[in-house]
Amino acid sequence: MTPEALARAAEKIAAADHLAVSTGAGMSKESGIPTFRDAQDGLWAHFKPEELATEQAFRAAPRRVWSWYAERRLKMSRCEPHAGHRALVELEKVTPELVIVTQNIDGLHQAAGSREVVELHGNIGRCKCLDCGRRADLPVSEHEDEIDRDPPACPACGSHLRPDVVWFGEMLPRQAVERAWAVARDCDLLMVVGTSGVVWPAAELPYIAKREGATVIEVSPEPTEVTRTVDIFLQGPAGEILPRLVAEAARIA
Ligand code: BJW
Ligand code: ZN
Repeated sequence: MTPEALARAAEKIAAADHLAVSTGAGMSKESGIPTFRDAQDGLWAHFKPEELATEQAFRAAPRRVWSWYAERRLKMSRCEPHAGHRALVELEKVTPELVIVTQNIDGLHQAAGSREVVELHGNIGRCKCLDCGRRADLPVSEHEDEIDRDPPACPACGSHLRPDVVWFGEMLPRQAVERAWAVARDCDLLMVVGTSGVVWPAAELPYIAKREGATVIEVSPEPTEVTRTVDIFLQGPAGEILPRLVAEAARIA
């Protein structure tokens, strides 16, 4: 990333009234949470999505899928926000009208203290019933005990509880989609951080923002599906780029 690109991006941020930040798995990588599609250490390098992240997979092998999520939940509960998450909290001082739209299910933006976080793919800390949809929280102390167990029974109907995340082929939560799409339409700057941009409908957000006249800035170590559409590409990890970018934006704001 050139210093000129960073300076240009910081100027755009300092001048923006309504800021949106769309984050994906790469945002959490430096907190120790693997991405999905990184060739070496991404989750899908070791697991087949259709065997774990679909309703059919859960119905066919509830214990296997529940255990996979229980292990991930336990690992995520030990992870903490990094300097990039904290920089996005600091950015609210430069642009108070800031909304984070995340595909991540780990709750790290909220843990860092970001004010408005729209979760498009749910949250691994919650459960819901596979059949009646009733929601239930899962206390942290129980995470370890859930590995190699059948999923708990729904207190209302007796069916299985499942993680409250969005699997392939499922609709995203309606309120989250409405808010995210409104934010993308109305922002004057959208930052895309750490997503490969291959999973729809979340992948549409930068195209909506662009079409409505917003500046789009991307932060990623590698070019992605969306890179050729963005106005400024800042190549590098979120934990390094975001603190520098926000410090520069705060300096000139
Ligand atoms: C760094 C970094 C660092 C590394 N700093 N960056 C239209 C066209 C084609 C297909 C579809 C379509 N509409 C729907 C579909 C089907 C499907 C889909 O998109 N498939 C594509 C894969 C082809 N979409 C759906 O099924 C969605 N539902 C839907 O559309 O409902 C309507 C419908 C219903 C019925 C029938 C048809 C339509 C639901 C999608 C749900 C996705 N679920 C998952 C799992 C969540 C639970 C769990 O965690 O287990 O969500 S899949 C997984 O991918 C997860 C993520 O949120 C999502 C996106 O991944 P993300 O965040 O982009 O991660 P990566 O790994 O892909 O990328 C990481 C990036 O970070 C990389 O670029 C790195 O370089 C970078 N990076 N280190 C910054 N330090
Ligand atoms: Zn139920």
